[in-house]
Amino acid sequence: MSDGRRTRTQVCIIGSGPAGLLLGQLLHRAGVDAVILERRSKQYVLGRIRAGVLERTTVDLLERAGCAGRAHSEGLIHAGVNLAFDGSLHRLDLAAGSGGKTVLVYGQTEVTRDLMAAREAEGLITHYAAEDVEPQDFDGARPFVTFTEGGVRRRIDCDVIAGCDGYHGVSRASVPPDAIRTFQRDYPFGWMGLLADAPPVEEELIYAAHAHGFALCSMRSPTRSRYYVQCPVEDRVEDWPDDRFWDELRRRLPEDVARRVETAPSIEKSIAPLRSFVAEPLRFGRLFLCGDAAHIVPPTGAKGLNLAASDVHYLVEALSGFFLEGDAEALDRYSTRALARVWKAERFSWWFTSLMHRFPEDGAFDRRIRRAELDYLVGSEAAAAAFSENYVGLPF
Ligand code: FAS
Ligand code: PHB
Repeated sequence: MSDGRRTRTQVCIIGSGPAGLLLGQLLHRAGVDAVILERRSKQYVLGRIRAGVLERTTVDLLERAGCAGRAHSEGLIHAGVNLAFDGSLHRLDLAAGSGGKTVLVYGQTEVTRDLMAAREAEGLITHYAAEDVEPQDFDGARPFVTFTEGGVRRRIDCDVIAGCDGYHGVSRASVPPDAIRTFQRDYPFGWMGLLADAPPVEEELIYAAHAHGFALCSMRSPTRSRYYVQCPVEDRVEDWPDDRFWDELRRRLPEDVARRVETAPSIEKSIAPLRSFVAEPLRFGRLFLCGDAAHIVPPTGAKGLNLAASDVHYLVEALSGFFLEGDAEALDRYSTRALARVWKAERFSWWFTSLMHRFPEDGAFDRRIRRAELDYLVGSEAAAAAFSENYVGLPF
């Protein structure tokens, strides 16, 4: 580029979501150079309301990236979650079931904000509004990425391309179809989410199973709540005025909880489809898929963001081995190691989604089986411990 912009880096990262930003930060700390190309504006990326629960391993990675300060000062430590069904609330003690582990309630938006601030403070390069990004020649040893910025077609040469561009990104779409296998399950419902400046109804999260459908009571702070209700997959946000949402949420909660729900005008509403998805493998020559570009989980198990961090952990190890120790075989290990943890999180997310939601084809037998599973889960220390160790996050 004639204007003095960078034309070369070691790792070209596509996508400035949690995966791309965390990868960029940890590579920098390891002494590996990386440039990020992001399709959207910084404001657009920060405007997306998504995950809310961080596993300990994710917080550890933020600490390694030098970005955990606000998460520790503003995040909420949770040692339990509640299940609600048949009019009652049942607390599952996460810490007791996982040898003392807890989760941190801290919004993905804030994680993204902290990672962006750290990247800017260290003068690291992110090209926002990078259009028509194309990963090229990644089946050889000299890959490069082209993109359009300000109407000018540009090129960055690199040694490795990290596809951190989410489910709808260009990276996975650039892989030859015969080189990749995908596994997918689409659920016959979505989640209608609402954010409001109202105190959370309960100190810890509530996952509610009800004849009318699933509901989740979460939060972002002691004064900001995040709620979800299961909705038909074809619903649109305009089908859900605030009053309808609050009525449906309260209908799906135990009466004593419903009475305590404090409402306020929504400051954000969105509908997310639910799917389970995994691509295999995660490496294609010098192109590596990471985060939602590689897999999707239904948000019931609060695993999406945490799996992105998990992939970054394994990818940083592989790239550090390659760039700093000349260990080309380190690149070979990424896919197998990352996928082993991905599939365990896919299983838990699928199981918890299947347990807590109403399916159109449900019959009387299905409802009895779900009730028996819930009774077993809240009545057995072994079952609760199995839930807890998955919910707080399995070790790397
Ligand atoms: P992301 O999708 O966050 O980031 C990918 C980035 O790549 C985006 O900024 C995108 O603009 C950019 N990009 C895409 N194509 C590009 C291209 N061609 N060129 C350049 N850049 C490109 N997880 C939970 O745990 N709990 C939840 O409640 C939850 N709710 C969700 C709701 C929705 C609507 C969605 C879509 C996801 C939700 N998730 C949730 C999962 C979510 O948190 C993801 O797991 C997390 O964002 C993964 O981070 P990334 O892999 O970085 O992908
Ligand atoms: C959220 O707070 O957005 C959230 C929490 C737990 C989940 C899903 C979403 O399982």
